[in-house]
Amino acid sequence: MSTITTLPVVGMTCGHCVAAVTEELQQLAGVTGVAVELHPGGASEVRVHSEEPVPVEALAAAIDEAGYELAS
Ligand SMILES: [Cu+2]
Repeated sequence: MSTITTLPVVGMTCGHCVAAVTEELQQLAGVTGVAVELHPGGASEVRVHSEEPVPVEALAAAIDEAGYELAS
């Protein structure tokens, strides 16, 4: 069953940010696609498509690795 996880991510401002986050998330096992709705100055909406649910800690770690963080 495919799953979509939606995450609010702060600190993203442009296409480079989108590319960095997308690249990190796509390296996670099971992730089949990433879609970002950019909201500069606010929380961008990052949708992660995967075959199975991916642990939120793994998603948060990948986003942190890209240089951004989950909105609390
Ligand atoms: Cu940017």
